[in-house]
Amino acid sequence: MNRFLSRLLTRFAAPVTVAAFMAAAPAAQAGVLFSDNFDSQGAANALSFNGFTHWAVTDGTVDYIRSGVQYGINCVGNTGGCVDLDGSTLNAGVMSSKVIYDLLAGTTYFFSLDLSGGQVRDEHNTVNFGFALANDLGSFLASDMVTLARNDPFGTYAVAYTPGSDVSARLVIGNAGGDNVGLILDNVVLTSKVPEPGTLALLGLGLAAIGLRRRRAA
Ligand SMILES: [Ca+2]
Ligand SMILES: [Ca+2]
Ligand SMILES: [Ca+2]
Repeated sequence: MNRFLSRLLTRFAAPVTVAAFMAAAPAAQAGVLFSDNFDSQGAANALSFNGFTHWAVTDGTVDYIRSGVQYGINCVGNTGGCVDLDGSTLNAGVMSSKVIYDLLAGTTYFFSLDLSGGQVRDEHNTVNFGFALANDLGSFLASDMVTLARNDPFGTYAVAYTPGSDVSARLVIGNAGGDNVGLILDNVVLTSKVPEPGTLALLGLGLAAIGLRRRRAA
């Protein structure tokens, strides 16, 4: 530490120093790691589809939907594409991200998606979604369950997860049961919020100041 800074830290009490540097601290770091609105997946409806760019259908089947085409099922905004999470084989689908995400300890990850009711049949459907171990898709690290009735409109649902230690995970979305009508999926987004570098730097400065004053007092 140079002499000027060390004098500065000694002269001012730690809280004053912290306040001075706070103004220069950058905003919280939030980043979009992944998003998929399924709009450019294909031009036509595709029953029991397994050609997703970003997803593997790892159990059962799902249908790729073009808004308004198949039984009049609508996607978000009544346009583009989306997914019926229970395909056409009486075995509802499980989708998992092709990408493995190496999640870092202490960083908070938000996995959000849009779901609507099944739209075409008078029934409830339940979807489980969350972060699962990359090499064991049945082991969820964090998950949530959503049950919607036929005419429930699209809403955004999210799972937040802050690993205690680094872990490799995939995003997993699965519909329960299997009767060829599931919840309708659109707009998947994964974001992260890492600890603010400014805060860590400030903490370091504050501790340095305290250490300096302790040494002088000794
Ligand atoms: Ca869409
Ligand atoms: Ca279906
Ligand atoms: Ca169903």
